[in-house]
Amino acid sequence: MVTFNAIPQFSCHINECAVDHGGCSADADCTNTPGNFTCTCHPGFTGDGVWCEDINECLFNGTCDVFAECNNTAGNFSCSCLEGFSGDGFFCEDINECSVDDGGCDENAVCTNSIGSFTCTCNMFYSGDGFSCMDISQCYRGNTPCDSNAMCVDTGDELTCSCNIGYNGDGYDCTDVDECAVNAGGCDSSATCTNTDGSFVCTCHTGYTGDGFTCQE
Ligand SMILES: [Ca+2]
Ligand SMILES: [Ca+2]
Repeated sequence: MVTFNAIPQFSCHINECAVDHGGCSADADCTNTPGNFTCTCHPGFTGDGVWCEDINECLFNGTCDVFAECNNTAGNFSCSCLEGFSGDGFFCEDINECSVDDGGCDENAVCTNSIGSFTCTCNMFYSGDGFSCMDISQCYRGNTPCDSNAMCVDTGDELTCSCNIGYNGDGYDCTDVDECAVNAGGCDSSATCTNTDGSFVCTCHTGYTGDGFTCQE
C-alpha cells in the first residue's frame, strides 16, 4: 500500500482519487483521506497499489482438491472437479457410476467402479465393449452346424465355420485333402506317400532310411 502526502495547501479540498484514479493501478482501490490518499490492490492482487499483479492461486498446493482442475483468473480463481468426480472443486469425490443403471453396462456385463472412472466387462461367453455384449456361446453349447472337422467361431453377430488344416470345404462340409495327389506330398522319390484322414505320411522304401521327405540308401 502506498500513502501519498498531498501538497498541504490543497489537502483539505482536493480529492486526489478523482483525477486519474490518483495514479493507482486499475486493479487497486484509491482511498481519499484528509491530507493524503492510499492505493490498495484489490483482493486477489498483490503489489504496492500503483502496480498490482494477479495472484496465481493455482500455483499454491492445496488450492483445489487433488482431483480438481484449477483455473486462474484476474483477481480470482476457480476449482472444478475432474470428470468422474463430483463436488465443489475444493472437495471432490469419486462418482460411483455403477450405482445408477449399472453404469449403462450391457445386461450381460459386470460394472466395476474405479477412482475417477468405471469399466464394463462382458460376462463369459459374451463379447463386446461392455456396453454392448453379444452371445458367443453357440459354439460351446454343442449345437454347432459346423462339420466335425471344422473350427467354429462365434462372433456374436454370426457364427462361422472353417475347415481344419488338412480338410477342404465350406466349413459345414469338410473333406480330407489328398496331399499325395500333388507332387506325391513332397515325399522323397524313394518314398511312398500315404494319404490319411486329415494328413498324410511319407515312408521310405525298403532299404532306405530317413524321415520320408529325405531317404538315403
Ligand atoms: Ca488469480
Ligand atoms: Ca468412479
